[in-house]
Amino acid sequence: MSNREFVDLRSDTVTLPTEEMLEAIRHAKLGDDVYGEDPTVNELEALAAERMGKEAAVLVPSGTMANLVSLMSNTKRGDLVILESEAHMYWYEVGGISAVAGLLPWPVKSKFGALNPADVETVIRPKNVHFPEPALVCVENTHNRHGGTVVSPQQLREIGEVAGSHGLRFYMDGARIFNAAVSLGVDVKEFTKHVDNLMFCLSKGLSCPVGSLVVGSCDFVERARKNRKVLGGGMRQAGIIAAAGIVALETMVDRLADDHCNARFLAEGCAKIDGLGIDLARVQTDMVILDILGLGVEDAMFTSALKAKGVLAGAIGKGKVRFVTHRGIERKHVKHALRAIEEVVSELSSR
Ligand code: TLP
Repeated sequence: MSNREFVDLRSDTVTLPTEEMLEAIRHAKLGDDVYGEDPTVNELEALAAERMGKEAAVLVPSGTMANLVSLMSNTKRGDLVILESEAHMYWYEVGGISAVAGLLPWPVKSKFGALNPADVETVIRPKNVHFPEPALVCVENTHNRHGGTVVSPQQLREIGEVAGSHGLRFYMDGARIFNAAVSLGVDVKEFTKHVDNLMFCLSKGLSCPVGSLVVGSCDFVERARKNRKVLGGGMRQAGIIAAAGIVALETMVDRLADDHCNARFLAEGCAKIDGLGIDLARVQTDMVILDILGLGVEDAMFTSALKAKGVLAGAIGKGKVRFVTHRGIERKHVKHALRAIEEVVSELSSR
């Protein structure tokens, strides 16, 4: 069975390109981007920089590479990086922060994914011969493992002030920053103006097949371009990726509101099912995280029971199961998923 026959709620990364993207790819003007000669990549990078209110941008193949390149371009080996303890960079990027960038991650717990500025202040220690140099504070927006929660512009401003007052740079993994902007109904620059630099992904809710952008000052992006090359991410006729990215930035942002409505509908339905735990306050964008600990089964068992009913979800550990809405998931699919969840809960509870 192909995944097209499932209601696939594992991630917004499963979105397929739109017809308009495929057309744009077909007609893209191409050149060798390592020479800076791909006009479509150049256009996308300029557009991304303008949308984010920064000087420059560079296209990379994935969010993981975007984070790694940004870490390397904001620090030197041996530096200390402060990040949220469930951050994607810490959990899901194969330890590249240490293994490749040579950095010491310093995780800080938070309630909803937004670092408490006072906690950041506490972990920045004074200069001392024994200590690694603190160089960077990172935030993730929206915050994946916290359930797609938004770190507000006000929170960013406060964290950024602490970082800046100690001479640290401030970076945002903005893989889903447009979800944050749509959720609060504000321009994305309201978020980006508080950070020195950031990355965002084209290949998640925006429906592109590939691609993320690293955005910041000209100096930073020049270093990022070089670090992208170190990692083997210098691409040649990358206009075939960029063409879809331009369509995404121009046409795919506002529709994220539909994904948010569907996630809310799913969450409110799940809240009515006995045996499931759900924190509705965390359902702010396109994600719903269920706590199934009360059912006394492994999360992988729950997701395979759901799969047998045609619904795919992500087992994310600690008794949690994640559902992500996206383009291609309509209300009827969400209703199907809700019915399947209800049946699985009732079957598992009566074992
Ligand atoms: N997240 C993926 C998985 O890796 C978990 C997902 O399905 O949500 N930052 C954040 C906040 C992310 O959520 C992701 C992908 C990345 C970075 C990495 O992006 P890619 O997958 O393009 O390397």
